Amino acid sequence: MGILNVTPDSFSDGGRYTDVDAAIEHGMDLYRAGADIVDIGGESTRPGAARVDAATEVSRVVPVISGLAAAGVPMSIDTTRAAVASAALAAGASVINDVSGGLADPAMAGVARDAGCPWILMHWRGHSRDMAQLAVYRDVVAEVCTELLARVENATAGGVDPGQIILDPGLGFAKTAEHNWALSRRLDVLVDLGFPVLFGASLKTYLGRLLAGPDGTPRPVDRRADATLATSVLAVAAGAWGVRVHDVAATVDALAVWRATGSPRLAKP
Ligand code: PMM
Repeated sequence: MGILNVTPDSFSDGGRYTDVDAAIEHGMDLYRAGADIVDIGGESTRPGAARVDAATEVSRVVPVISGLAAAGVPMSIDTTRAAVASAALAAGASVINDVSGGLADPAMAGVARDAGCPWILMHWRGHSRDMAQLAVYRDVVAEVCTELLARVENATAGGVDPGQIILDPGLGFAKTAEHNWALSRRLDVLVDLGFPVLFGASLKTYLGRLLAGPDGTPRPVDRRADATLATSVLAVAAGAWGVRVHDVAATVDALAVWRATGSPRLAKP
């Protein structure tokens, strides 16, 4: 999954693709580089980010989705709002990527059910403004699994086909670096729930912290690509169905190496 944020303020690519033509061009590049799906987002979920209204979100994503749909690019819509998901599906997106797992907008289950499309349920505890205080767990792996299964329950109770559900541990969303590493270490536990698993570590802050310089300054976002590649190969080797990344070309190459090696799976810890 290639990332295309049509926002002025996302941590990784904010401000780069606010122009519709530049965004479409970048989406085409991700697709040509080998992305199976391009994930279009119109609202930043960066920690502390202020919300935008639904009309703004729609106005950012729909022209880009329409342009990429005309070129045959498969897309997901990264939104927590049912109205935005509906508009995006109507414009040509075919997957809902809901970082709130249906918690933020109770109407999302109905949109996913009626569309009959895949719905990515990410683990989430609250909007970006509040998420740092919500990063409290006794056993992060067990709690993320339990909370995700509750979201699956909510989705299926709303008429969503369980075969359309994809789970995501939600790295960095109400999670400290230690929580992200614990979830990475035991991704097998999430995989064993039996749903496809999407893993989204790309360029995130915890990688910058891992690679901090001697004075403790985190490695800047534009120098976290190699570490991201390592997380992607390890996640796929742990059984992930997909990885959500900025650098599609490098990811495709790294996964080709993994496949040529016989698609080895990590032993369970
Ligand atoms: N992370 C971000 C946004 N959307 N969606 C899913 N399913 N999983 C993620 O980990 C995820 C997401 C934030 O990262 P970005 O600002 O680089 O898009």
